[in-house]
Amino acid sequence: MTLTLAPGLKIVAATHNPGKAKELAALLEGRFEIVTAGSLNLPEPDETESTFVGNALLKARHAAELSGLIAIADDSGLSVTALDGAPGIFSARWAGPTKDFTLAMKKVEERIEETGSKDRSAWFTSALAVCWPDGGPAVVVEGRVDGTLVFPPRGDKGFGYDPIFVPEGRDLTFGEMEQAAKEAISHRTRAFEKLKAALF
Ligand code: ITT
Repeated sequence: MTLTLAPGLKIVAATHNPGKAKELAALLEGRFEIVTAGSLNLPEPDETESTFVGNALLKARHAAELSGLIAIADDSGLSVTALDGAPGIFSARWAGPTKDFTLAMKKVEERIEETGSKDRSAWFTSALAVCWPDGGPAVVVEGRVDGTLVFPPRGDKGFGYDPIFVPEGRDLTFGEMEQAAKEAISHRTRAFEKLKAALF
């Protein structure tokens, strides 16, 4: 069986994160008809896997089964070298039930200070998974962007940890960049390029 995604297909973006939904829509825009898991009132599954890839597959499979549509899911996060890769797959959970990323960014800063390390390097990972409602073989890919953390946070564009992340070779944080500038180099775009090579 050849797995391809024909233009014009209706696809569910299996995310309840508005920042992510916006970026996924920009990547898929014009090629497919996108509906979000939120607009279909699909419940959020528990992210019980221990890797980005595992959780992306879990979310895409869940949305495809419930909606009867092809589903794309992103599992992503910030990994900090001085924290041995934390928060990683727990990036959303560090913001607590109220999804307070000011708090989460403060926690990253405090945890790094506690280690005494001067290393401020970090990276974002995005795993993108596509699943079919008939349970056919899924496709999953991963992208990464490396950078440096800065404190205090800068910029109010983007979402999540964007205000503390300066990508390699740049001066602005993702939080200070326009969406298109972030999209040109982001972990999500890098994963998406691999997905395109596999499916479009
Ligand atoms: P869904 O599972 O519904 O997609 P979520 O926010 O729970 O939404 P994740 O479990 O993948 O998604 O958590 C990833 C977290 O990592 C996310 O909440 C962001 O705070 C952070 N993150 C991921 N990509 C990011 C990006 O491009 N910029 C800033 N923060 C990002």
